[in-house]
Amino acid sequence: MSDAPRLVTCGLPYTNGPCHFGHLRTYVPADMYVRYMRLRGEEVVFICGSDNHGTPIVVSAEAEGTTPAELSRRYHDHFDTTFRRMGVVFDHFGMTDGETNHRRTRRIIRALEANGHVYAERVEQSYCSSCRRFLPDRYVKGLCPHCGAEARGDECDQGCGKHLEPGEIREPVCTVCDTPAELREQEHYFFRLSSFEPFLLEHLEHLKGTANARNYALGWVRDGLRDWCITRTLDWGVRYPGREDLVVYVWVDAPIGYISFTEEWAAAAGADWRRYWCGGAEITHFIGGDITYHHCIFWPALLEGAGYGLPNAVVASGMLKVDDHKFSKSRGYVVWTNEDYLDLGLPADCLRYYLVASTSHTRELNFSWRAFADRVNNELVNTFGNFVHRTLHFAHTRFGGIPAVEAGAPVLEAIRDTLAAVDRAMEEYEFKVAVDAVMGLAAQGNNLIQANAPWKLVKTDPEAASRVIADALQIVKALALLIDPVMPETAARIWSMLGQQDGVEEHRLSESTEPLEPGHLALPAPLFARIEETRLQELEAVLEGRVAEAERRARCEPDGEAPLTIDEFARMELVIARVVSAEPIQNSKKLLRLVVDIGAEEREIVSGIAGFYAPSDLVGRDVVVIANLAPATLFGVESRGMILAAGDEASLLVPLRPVEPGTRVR
Ligand code: B3M
Ligand code: ZN
Repeated sequence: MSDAPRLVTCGLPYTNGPCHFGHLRTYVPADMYVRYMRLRGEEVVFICGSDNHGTPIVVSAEAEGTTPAELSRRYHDHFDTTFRRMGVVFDHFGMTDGETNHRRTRRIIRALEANGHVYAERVEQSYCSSCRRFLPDRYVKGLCPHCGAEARGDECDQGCGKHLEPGEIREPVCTVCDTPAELREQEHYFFRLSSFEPFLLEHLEHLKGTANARNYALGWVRDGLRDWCITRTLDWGVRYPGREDLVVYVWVDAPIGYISFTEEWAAAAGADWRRYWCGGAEITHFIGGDITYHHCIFWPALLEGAGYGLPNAVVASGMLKVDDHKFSKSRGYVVWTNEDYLDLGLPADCLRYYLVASTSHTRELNFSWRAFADRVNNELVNTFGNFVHRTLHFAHTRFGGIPAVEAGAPVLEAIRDTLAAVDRAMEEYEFKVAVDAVMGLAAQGNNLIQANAPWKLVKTDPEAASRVIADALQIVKALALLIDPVMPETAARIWSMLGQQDGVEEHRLSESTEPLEPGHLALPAPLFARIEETRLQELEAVLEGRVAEAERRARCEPDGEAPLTIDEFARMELVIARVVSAEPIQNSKKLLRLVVDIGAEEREIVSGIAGFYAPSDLVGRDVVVIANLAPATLFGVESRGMILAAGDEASLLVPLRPVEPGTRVR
């Protein structure tokens, strides 16, 4: 234990959709960690908030027909409430769109500029000629320049996971209207990330937390870092100081939220935020493994460049799968925290336990309702709940409460061993190991009762029976303290069933071996309810229904827009075109450059059919073209029109009877 002030943060959820189990994989273990440290006697400030800026929110707000501010407020409140319902309790839950964060972000930018870490440069950005706008981040999709996977504008989310800089994505397409994007020049601001390589190598060598975060980050630094574009052409966000047309990239102001929220908490709590952010504090960031780059590379470099203190540890959780499928809202592989769980009356504690006990924090967790029910029924009901209940029940019925007998040395030894094992595991962020050790103690308690059969013993040797029950009660007390970080509500119930008037969190783990005051105990209530087979099938059916619905939607996507009028159709200049020549485009696997004859003229069209046709097969063919589509430049070629094709293999639409090039399609 050190004297340095401790701050723990969790990654900030975007305010563009409800809380799901994937989120909880980060927040529940972080909350467990904080509760544990507090029970160990440490003072910890636990900070989080919502991430309101960036294109994820703007795109979702547009899709909903609302404003980013309204959407953010709504989902901010949603996360705040949901986290509390899950027992995840922050000292402060702020908003990155709050005034404090706008101010702190601009201050940090000015500090970076003053320290010579920022420069302006004209660069090429994706631009949609049909929407007439630049396409920052999620407004553009295409192929990852590193691994070729389908990617978003700022991140290769399906493939190698790398951060992508504006203009880097290959074959960019506008996500709003599907028009291939062109490149246009614009002035942006860059952070000299490359000059932080030596600093980062040194910083990462000493960074604590999980090895996955450190090792990935070290690998990225060793591969070499490029300067980082920190501005975007967007209305929503923190204005870049001195520029009306640019906002700060969301990944700048989002982590700065950690500082701003600490300021807000400190202002309300009468504390000084500088104790935490000006060096000397122990800062631990809990994050999802997919945002390691931002937290281990960008963030420490920003802090260093602006003269702030650095994080001490980054704890990165593995991803969540659902029924062996990659987590995906659009494909239905998602489990919602409220709708699918809490609103059905299922206890937060059981889910908290399941999420921690299933696998190591850094591994992928494959969620299934059956695995969940098995853990609840076997571990919580049969082992833990059963032991606590039979002990309290026996003490109540045979002794009227806690007998005036102290626990024996072997039991105290077993408790001390558990405390030590849990402490080692928590220090190493091995949350499953910690919770398994607690369950191990409960299992020892069950064995103790089974082996000594106090209900028989009490008839022949009541004193021996009272010793057995004193041992068991001591274990129950230790379990209440030890399980509190994972299952706080359960711990509170055990504590009160042990006849305690105060809250378990007002005590210390070290009291686990201190004797219980003899006294009256009420009849205990069971701690957990079994998940019965019928309930399990209902839970599974909801998920199956969601996946089936998503599949149905994917097959016959109704676009939900107003029907096309005949005038609108007439505005589309669909004509027969004869392919005059076709050739591949350098550096593109998908695209062909075609010259087509549309009667009145020949024109160039870029078409994404290279994967399905050899250029020579196309020459002389008659196809259908939209001739009055706004032009787009792709790989330096101006494409004036689009060839119509159907299906995944781009089956070309061709006329059944011969017609002249230029003939209108009606
Ligand atoms: N809002 C959510 C994510 O990418 C993002 C985290 C910000 S943490 C500063 O997982
Ligand atoms: Zn990639």
